Amino acid sequence: PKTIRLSEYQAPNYLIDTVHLDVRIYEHYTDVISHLAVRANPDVPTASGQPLELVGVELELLGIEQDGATLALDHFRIDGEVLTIKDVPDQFTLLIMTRIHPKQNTSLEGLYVSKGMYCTQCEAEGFRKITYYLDRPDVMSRFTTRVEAPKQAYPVLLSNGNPVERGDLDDGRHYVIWEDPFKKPCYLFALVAGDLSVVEDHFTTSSGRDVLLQLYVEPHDLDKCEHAMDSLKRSMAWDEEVYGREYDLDIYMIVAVSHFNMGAMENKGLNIFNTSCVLANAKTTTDMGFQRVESVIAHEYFHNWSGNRVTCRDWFQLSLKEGFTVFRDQQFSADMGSETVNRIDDVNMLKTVQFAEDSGPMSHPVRPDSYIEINNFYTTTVYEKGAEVVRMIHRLMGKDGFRKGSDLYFERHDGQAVTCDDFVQAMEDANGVDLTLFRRWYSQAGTPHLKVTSEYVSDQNQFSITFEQTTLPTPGQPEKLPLHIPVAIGLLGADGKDLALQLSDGTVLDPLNPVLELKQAKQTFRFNGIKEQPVASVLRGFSAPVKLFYEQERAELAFLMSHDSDGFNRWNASQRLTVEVLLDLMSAYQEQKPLYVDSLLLESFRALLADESLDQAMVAKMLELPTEQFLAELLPKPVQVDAIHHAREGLKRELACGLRQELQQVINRCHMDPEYHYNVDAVAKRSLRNVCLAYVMTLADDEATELCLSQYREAGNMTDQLAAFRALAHSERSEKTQVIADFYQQWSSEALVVDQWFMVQASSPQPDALDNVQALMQHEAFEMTSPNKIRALIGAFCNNNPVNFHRLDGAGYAFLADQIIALNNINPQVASRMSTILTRWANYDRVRADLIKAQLTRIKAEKLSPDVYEIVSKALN
Ligand code: BAL
Ligand code: ZN
Repeated sequence: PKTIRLSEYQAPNYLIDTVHLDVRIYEHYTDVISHLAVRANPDVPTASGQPLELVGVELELLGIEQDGATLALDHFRIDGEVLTIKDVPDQFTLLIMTRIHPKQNTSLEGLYVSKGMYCTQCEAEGFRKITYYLDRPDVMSRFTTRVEAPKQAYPVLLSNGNPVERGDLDDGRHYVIWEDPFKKPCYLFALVAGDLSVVEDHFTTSSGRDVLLQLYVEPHDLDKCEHAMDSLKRSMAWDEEVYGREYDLDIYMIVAVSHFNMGAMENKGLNIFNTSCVLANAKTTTDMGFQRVESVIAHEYFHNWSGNRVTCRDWFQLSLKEGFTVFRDQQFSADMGSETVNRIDDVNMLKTVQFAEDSGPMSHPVRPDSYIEINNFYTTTVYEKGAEVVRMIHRLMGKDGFRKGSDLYFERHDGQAVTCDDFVQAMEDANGVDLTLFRRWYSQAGTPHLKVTSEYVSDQNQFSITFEQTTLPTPGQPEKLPLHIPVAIGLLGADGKDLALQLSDGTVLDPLNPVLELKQAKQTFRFNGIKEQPVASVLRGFSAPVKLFYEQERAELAFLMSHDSDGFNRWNASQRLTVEVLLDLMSAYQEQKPLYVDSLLLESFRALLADESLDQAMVAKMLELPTEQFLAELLPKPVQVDAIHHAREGLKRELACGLRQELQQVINRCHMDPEYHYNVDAVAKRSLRNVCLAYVMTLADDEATELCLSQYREAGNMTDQLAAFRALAHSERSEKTQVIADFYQQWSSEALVVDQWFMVQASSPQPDALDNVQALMQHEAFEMTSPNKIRALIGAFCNNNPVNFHRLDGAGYAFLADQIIALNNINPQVASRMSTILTRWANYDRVRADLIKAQLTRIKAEKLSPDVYEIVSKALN
């Protein structure tokens, strides 16, 4: 397979001004007739006279006409995926007829069938599976689409833009013509044909235009649309208020499909969503599910400006739209719920998944330099680290400065395909600042390590703090340079209040946003007028995506945990203290000594449980122990798989034992409501109750079991029912067998709940987990062609069950390799996602590392898709 490089980017020789697609769906195949208006690119002096090269994959070419005349065989040729047409004039039309087989398309790219419904996924390069085209984002065209299909089976026919004509045909067929007035790259093309029900609503934009909102689902899901519709209306209002962005078409459609590789897709005017990111109701969906729907609905809506109106020049610029849009959806979620809790969740995910990616063989910059398969670069680096980079710009420019920059960006580049540099340039120009050094965040891979030391000199009333930044080498980047890092900081006095911050050069830091800007490998800042030894709160709000190394006493952490004015760092202090205690327990486990829990942690948790005046969502977050995956990433290598697991389980039990009464009191206080409401307080109460329930059930005595069983039976919503179900299913209690069977029986007709059922069993810490997963692969509800099912069973086992996946006999690794080999032929994108799990082999001990490498070698010996090949070969390099 070929490596594509950013340095080799060339503008296209030809542009396509208009596309008219005629898509005719028949029982066994679909015919696609594409009319293109093509012209040589006036911005490329050498374009005229060049052959036209179009790409197509798995297409049957039925015929080509140029300017109305059939093209003779010696005027074109097909080499692999490239259709070359020779001797074309500077302006001409093409008519290309192709035949495709959507029912056999299990890759879920291009046009395919999900539960009887035809739908498309064209990002990044799926359009080439529909017709021959210039499938690249810098070719933007006006699309008209005619969809034709049997009327009874497919009464709903959708595409981008507005419907302009519809009619009946012979043989029970019908058609609809859609016209999209906005130029777009083909990755934003979409088409749907199915038998769907619709929920409708309206939104009036700030300029008074009425927009029809439509949510298309299977009839049986009509009761799960309200939350998505509400979220959409809130997103539309928020983007007007916060970014001044108004919606631009008369209609906004969302279609829910069950078989989908990603979360959702922002096709112009016709979003296609994984059912898991759009359907929600209290009975079937957890609070976390509600949150996910809200944020993905917002994310796809926000893409209408950050992605569609202004798009990417090439796929190396993917973070231009994804990093910015993730940042926007994070801001939206923070405004809709708790800013601190959202920040904690986002940072946890970044530190667990993105930091791991950034220290492995797939490490790449936010703007990658090269790829073999672009689908492999829809990563947490491009998305979440990309969002952190935009967040740092926001912090450096301030809220108003950032808005000036984004206004300029949208105004300057509307209708264009641009680069990450163009985004930074707009921020610079709007604010009169120089971000030259900051740009390095886009090109340099790896997580910077930030070592912090501090000193208080009491007779000078001076506190000094020194930062040293280093970034370890990553593949292809042996040398690293210093970055521009904003470090938000506070110094707490003995009363727990923030001290005023004045640097020795006289600069007074903004009390609302005190930030130190690091630009060198090593820098010291001195604060004057500090009359007492302070406790430093560093990297508040996680102001930069770095690994912080700052030694602070346990007592200081406990102090920050109860006093820091920055909610994020209050939580972070509790995590750091918990990690210290876990390290004690890991040593005890390894030395086979009894587990002893530092009373500082126990008493801090007791105080948290007792104080009803605290934000209950924050209390729940502070009580949640870091996951085993988080610890695996954080702690020194090789990963102590078993010690981490046993220390964490031991800590849960010890805390449950020591705090049983307080836990029970919280459970009583946070009683289950008969009615479900999705709001900040109700979510906080449920999360706190269920964290406490999980602690109590680690004791697995009769009382705890009865508590779980009654919550399981009486819960009026999925959040409470699933929490009880999980606690029971992960225990050693014999009652669980009946409960597992009962849960399936109750929910077998709800695919998304069945996914949860798979997930809970796959993540069980009990030693029979792998046997159960293997048995569940034969279950009637499991489907190897459904990405949701694969993620729920195989993904959950391999990602969320470290102690069983990393079994020393290697059975977990062999199981995963078998599935990757099978999936490689069914769905390369999903297969490649699964294979990234095996890229972390270097983090493990010799025995495990050798076992993992043996499986990678076994996979590599197969005939692989470029997707899996790229991951596996980089992992073995
Ligand atoms: N553009 C792919 C799906 C998403 O990030 O919204
Ligand atoms: Zn996106």
